[in-house]
Amino acid sequence: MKTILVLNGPNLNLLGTREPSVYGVETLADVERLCQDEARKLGVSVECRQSNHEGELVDWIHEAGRRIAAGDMLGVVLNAGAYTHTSVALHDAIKGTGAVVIELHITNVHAREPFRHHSYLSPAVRGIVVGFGVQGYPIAMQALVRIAAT
Ligand code: CA2
Repeated sequence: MKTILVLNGPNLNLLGTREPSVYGVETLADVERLCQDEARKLGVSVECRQSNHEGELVDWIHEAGRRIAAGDMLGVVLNAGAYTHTSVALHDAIKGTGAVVIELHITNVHAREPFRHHSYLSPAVRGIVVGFGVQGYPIAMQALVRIAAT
């Protein structure tokens, strides 16, 4: 059974505890349950991780690149949080490993502050899911399964 890696970046451990009008009321544990439920439906396994540290996210993209190349991972759903708008290192990790990555944002970043409109990741990823709330996570997982089948 192939695996999907779901990575959440800085401050996403605060989901459901602050700013519910922006990010909703679901916690990170709820998101991870949603991903486990979707994995069961899709017949894949899922690993969910969260880090507040850029280098740890880079290391996990490297790991994903190796596991995708080995044939046991489908790809990565990546909500890099604020690193989306700052991180050349994550851009380079995605490009450098060739990892199949879906960039995800809970909110519609294009309807928010101008500093959220630019993503260093978008030019490096396979696709983007933006603005569907936490339902974006299962949508992005479906996308990974569908593009692997084509
Ligand atoms: O919409 C998204 O998913 C974001 O990636 C979330 C990031 C933000 O910097 C991006 O521009 C868009 C922020 C995640 C912080 O999450 C919090 C959740 C609850 C309370 C405080 C922060």
